Amino acid sequence: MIMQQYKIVFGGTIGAGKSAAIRALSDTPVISTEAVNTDTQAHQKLLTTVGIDYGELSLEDGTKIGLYGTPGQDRFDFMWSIVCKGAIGIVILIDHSRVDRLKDLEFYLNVFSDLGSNIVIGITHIDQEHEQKLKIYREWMQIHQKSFPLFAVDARKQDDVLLMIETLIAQLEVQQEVSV
Ligand SMILES: Nc1nc2c(ncn2[C@@H]2O[C@H](COP(=O)(O)OP(=O)(O)O)[C@@H](O)[C@H]2O)c(=O)[nH]1
Ligand SMILES: [Mg+2]
Repeated sequence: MIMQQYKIVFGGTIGAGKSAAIRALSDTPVISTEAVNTDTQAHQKLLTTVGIDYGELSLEDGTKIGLYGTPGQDRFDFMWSIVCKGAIGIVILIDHSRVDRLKDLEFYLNVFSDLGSNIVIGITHIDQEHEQKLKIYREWMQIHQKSFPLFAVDARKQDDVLLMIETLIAQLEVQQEVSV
């Protein structure tokens, strides 16, 4: 058996899930270089990778795959071509919660198709869609200093509608306790 060592690179915006994906795959403790994010405009996350994540995945046949996460910020993009040298494939992760997700896709595809031809795209944070949709309403209430319970509901689903009724009743009980 010939032991082969391959390399796969993860690219995408900050917070898209590159580090999480590598941690999820790696058989070995992931080596990450994290530093304080100075680019809070681009992302709120305080700790962000400005270096490279590295993990290793061993396949059943003994093939080892080195997993490399690229730094997400634009000012580190010169590193992408270095990291991609010799890679057998590139995973582009797109954060669905970002308003500019399609621009992100276009941007990362443009950059990484110049660095390799074997590419897959993963759309992340899709499971948080409800939360993302509610965000504007939460923000509105915050601005107007209101704090009413807010739910994403499907008005056709009994469980969803029932949750609102239960909340009303629970609130009523709390109010009555306060006033007694
Ligand atoms: N809910 C949810 N959280 C995710 C998803 N992907 C990543 N995360 C979380 O988003 C945060 C940012 O991910 P991270 O891997 O640090 O992003 P990176 O900057 O691309 O390395 C972490 O808290 C992850 O656990 C996803 O698909 N859904
Ligand atoms: Mg990271």
